[in-house]
Amino acid sequence: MRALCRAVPSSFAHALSAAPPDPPIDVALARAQHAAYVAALGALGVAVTVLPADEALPDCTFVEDTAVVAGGTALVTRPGAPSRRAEVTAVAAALAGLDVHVMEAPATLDGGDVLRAGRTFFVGLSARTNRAGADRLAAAFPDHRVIALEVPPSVLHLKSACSPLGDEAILLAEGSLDPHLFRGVDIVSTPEAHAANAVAVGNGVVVAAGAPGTRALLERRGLRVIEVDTGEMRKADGALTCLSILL
Ligand code: CIR
Repeated sequence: MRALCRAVPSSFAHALSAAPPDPPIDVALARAQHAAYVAALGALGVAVTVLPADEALPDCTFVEDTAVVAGGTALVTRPGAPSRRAEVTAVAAALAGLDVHVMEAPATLDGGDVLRAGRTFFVGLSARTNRAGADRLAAAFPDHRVIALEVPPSVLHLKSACSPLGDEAILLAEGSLDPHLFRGVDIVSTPEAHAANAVAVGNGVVVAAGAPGTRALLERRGLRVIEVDTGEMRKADGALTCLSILL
């Protein structure tokens, strides 16, 4: 397994957030948390490439939003936030060895709205991802089924509230989305909302620190849990899956 990450720019202090963070983002701490995340992926056997940050793009560390990759195919997205659109250039270059498709206007899609469970993509229709974006995803991955779900306005991305645990299960923040929307997969509910976004790789999983209940749930499923502090990422409405593209 390989993964693409992107370093934290100094301008991360001005990353998009629904509410101005108080206290403000500590960029040095964000970098330390990012380094711990990269190390956690490494400990789970993932070979990580860290692309350089771009100071002109405060949100560029949230690399997940810029591409959807499955098998040998990549769809370079058109992020919903105009300030994030230029993030895709460096990512597209890094994906050049794959069969690369590029999304065009009027489609918009953030990778944070795409949850893959085996050959099914659940796609959140959100403030960032529109129906044309979901349709473009379906066209780029004809061997996958695309199921579009409405994301409530209080939730930034589909995966702000959930994340895949392998191909057959989804970790879901209790009370966030109707579990019945996810047909054909097991739902593992956690009351610790900030920990519902985790990165599962093989028999390991990277989980937000400070969520002992979620940790115990995942350990009971036989997963090796590595905790990473996500405090500074959360100030910019980010979580763990946002920080990588698994290839
Ligand atoms: C944004 O608002 O776009 C960023 N500050 C946070 C993006 C988080 N990405 C993700 O959940 N996939």
